[in-house]
Amino acid sequence: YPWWFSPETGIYCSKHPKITLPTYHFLDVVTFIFSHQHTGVSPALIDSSSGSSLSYSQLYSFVKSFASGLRQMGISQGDVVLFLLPNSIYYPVVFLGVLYAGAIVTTMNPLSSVGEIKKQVGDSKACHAFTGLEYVGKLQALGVPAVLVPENAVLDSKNEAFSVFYKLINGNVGLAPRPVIRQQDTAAIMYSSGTTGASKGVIITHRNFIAAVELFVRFEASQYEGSSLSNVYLDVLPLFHIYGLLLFVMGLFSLGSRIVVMKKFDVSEVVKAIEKYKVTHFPVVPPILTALTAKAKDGLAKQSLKSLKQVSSGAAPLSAKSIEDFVRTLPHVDLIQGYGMTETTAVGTRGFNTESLKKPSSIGLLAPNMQAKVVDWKTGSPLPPTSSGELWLRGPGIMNGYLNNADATMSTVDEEGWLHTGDIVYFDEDGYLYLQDRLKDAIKYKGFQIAPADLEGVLINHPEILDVAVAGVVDKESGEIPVAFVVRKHGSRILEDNVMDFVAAQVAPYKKVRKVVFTDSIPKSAAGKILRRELRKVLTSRL
Ligand code: 4UU
Repeated sequence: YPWWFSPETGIYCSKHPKITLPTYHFLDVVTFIFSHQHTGVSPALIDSSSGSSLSYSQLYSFVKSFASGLRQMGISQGDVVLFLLPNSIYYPVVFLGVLYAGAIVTTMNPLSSVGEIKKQVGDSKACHAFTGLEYVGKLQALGVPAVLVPENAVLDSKNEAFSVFYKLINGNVGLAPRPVIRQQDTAAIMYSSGTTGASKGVIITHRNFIAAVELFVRFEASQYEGSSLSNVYLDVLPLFHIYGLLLFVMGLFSLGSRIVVMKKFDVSEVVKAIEKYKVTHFPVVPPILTALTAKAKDGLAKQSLKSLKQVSSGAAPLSAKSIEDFVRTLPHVDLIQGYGMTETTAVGTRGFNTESLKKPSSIGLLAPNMQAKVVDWKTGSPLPPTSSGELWLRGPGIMNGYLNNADATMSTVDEEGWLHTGDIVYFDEDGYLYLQDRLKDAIKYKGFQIAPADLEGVLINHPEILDVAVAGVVDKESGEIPVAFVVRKHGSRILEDNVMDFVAAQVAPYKKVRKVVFTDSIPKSAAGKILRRELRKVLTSRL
């Protein structure tokens, strides 16, 4: 066996050299990021539409000012604040400001429904919120006090509605004493359904974030020639999700790279932004990659992409065809995949192509300091390279458990610290991993997580529905779509549209049920657990 696999223990270790992480207890991730001294006049963040920007020195001073301002406002260490915010150059300012004040952020898709927001506010005990003008109504309905964050630096600076925000970022530096923050303190509560059940709060500590910045972002940058200072990243990924958050709100600032922020994905705008800002790195999810390839087939657009060096895809499977198409259309761009989870603070694997070894269909090599097992999910025995089984991960990126849910924590992270990912993978003979299937319930719509149990919870309240189950089915454009299997109550004549409209009125648009199958019964195990893989099989054979 290769040196990175131990047949005695079944443990795979990383092929990368071990990285020393800071051991000092009294360290927060904000201090850690800015300890790398990128406090000059070069832009840290640029708004793709208006071109307005924040320099590194502005970013740092705004974050510090924000943190002391928050404490004057009465937000204390350990308080939870909700982010109902779209992408903007101010998102990182607010996020890092809250963490620097010792408070905790819980993030959310701003398109979430009032019901979904209410649930998360209740579960996370958020006492304050940051939001945009478009979304503030939803918080007012719930009585959650909110500070409005501008989206467009140029247009919004004169608007009274943002006066609290501008006061917070200007001139508060050093007013209130800083709390003592330890690495083990909670920094964020991100929501994920993990392997089963409804969405749960994933507790991420300052230590988790520090490890993730080192093992994922800084390590990868150290592998490439040239200075990261000249790298320009385009951010279309949502900053409320771990993938975008770790890169664009944390890791890249420690490298001094430049980030161009786009509020909403639009392929023509992406091409324009890449040309205008000479973007070098573009992290995406699979549907974006496909759209970019299609666009680049037009020679003019392809010309606009010549600054691009790396495109990295993650959060959902990339088809062999998408990879082939991309590599053929944009041969000068290095295509890699990355894999991670909310529960691992996005640390997992990252692709690494060299002159002699190019494996864009692999999710890459195990991150430094991380260990893995590949486990036969029927027998529980660990498997060697080239055999596939469930991926277990252990290391400093693993979450500090689910919030108020000891059962879910125990069934996900075992006594030895192994996180059972619910993903089926194998290692090839070079140590590159391949993701083959998902054992768990979660549906990935354009890379967004949808918990079937969340949708079932909505559907079962329909007065004419007796029983229901939700499962994902493969979809060409979005990766997967949620399908509801519905057992009608006796005498009910509800139709597909009634069911879909009922859900659509209560959930964020990306979570909508997109197909309904009426059935007489839901396949369940002896213990009453829905057999979702059976449902998926039914669907695949039907289509
Ligand atoms: C097939 O999606 C994420 C994290 C994504 C990420 C992290 C680091 C992408 C690139 C990167 O470098 O988190 P969650 O919690 O929303 O979803 C986690 C699940 C995984 O368990 C797996 O099923 O998303 C799926 N997934 C992928 N599937 C994540 N990455 C991939 C991938 N291919 N590359």
